Amino acid sequence: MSVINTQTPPTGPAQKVAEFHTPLILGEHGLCPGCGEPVALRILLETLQELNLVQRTIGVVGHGCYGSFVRIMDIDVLQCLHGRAPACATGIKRMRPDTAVFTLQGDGDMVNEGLQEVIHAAARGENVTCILLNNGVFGDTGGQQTATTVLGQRTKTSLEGRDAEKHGYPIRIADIVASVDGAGYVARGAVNTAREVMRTKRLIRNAFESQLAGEGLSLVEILTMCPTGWFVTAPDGPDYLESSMTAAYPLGVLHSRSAEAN
Ligand SMILES: Cc1ncc(C[n+]2csc(CCOP(=O)(O)OP(=O)(O)O)c2C)c(N)n1
Ligand code: SF4
Ligand SMILES: [Mg+2]
Repeated sequence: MSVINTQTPPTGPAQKVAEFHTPLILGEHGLCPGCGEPVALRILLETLQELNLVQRTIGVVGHGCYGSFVRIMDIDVLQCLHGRAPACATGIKRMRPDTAVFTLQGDGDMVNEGLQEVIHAAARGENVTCILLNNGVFGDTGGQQTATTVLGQRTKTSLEGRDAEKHGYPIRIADIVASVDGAGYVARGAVNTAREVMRTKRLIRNAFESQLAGEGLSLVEILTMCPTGWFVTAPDGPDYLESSMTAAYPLGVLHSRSAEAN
């Protein structure tokens, strides 16, 4: 047994930052400073590891800034057509019911390009977990308004702020999916504070446990910072998320089949 010498000051940090990294992230993500998506990726992969699912997980990734994660995730993934991840996930899970299948999609991908996909997958009660990274913009293509952009939010295509009369109201997809009979678990979290990161990790875990229990489609919407698309600095991203997005998208569990059964 090694004895820690307390007589002299330590020569290096007690814990290296590298020790906190999940080994499932293979390299640098390359996204903007202050982006919330890598934080969401990290808790997703940590959860798979903690549930001992790594060897039997298949991820289906949409198109957005998070699309570059396919290069650095040490799990089986495929990238499908924009917005079609729930359909691809359906096929995989039906052919390989022993796997844990998730989709990784942005608001532009899930709520604009492929809106019907997740609703139909929920209605069919597909046993897959959909992870929605909602930042209220098409980040990857320059920060245009999406269906989830909150009222008043400035984007590249709504420089004066989203106006309900001109642009319509935002779509709360998680609430819609929660109302569909085939949904097993639906929740909304955020990654703007350490507390919310930990809470969101618990929601992701619940969602995978729901999938493993065969309860139907599970969805976790995660509000993520996009300082670049929001015209704010990286340090201001978390507060901007709090003041703009969480009012429109309240956090918490929206539907849980197992909780209702108890
Ligand atoms: C069929 C099709 N339409 C449009 C695009 C262009 N496109 C690529 S990524 C993207 C934005 C995705 O936005 P979102 O899913 O919100 O992800 P974010 O970049 O915000 O993380 C768009 C419109 C495409 N690749 N394919
Ligand atoms: S544009 Fe937004 S979502 Fe894309 S990497 Fe930058 S901060 Fe992240
Ligand atoms: Mg987006």
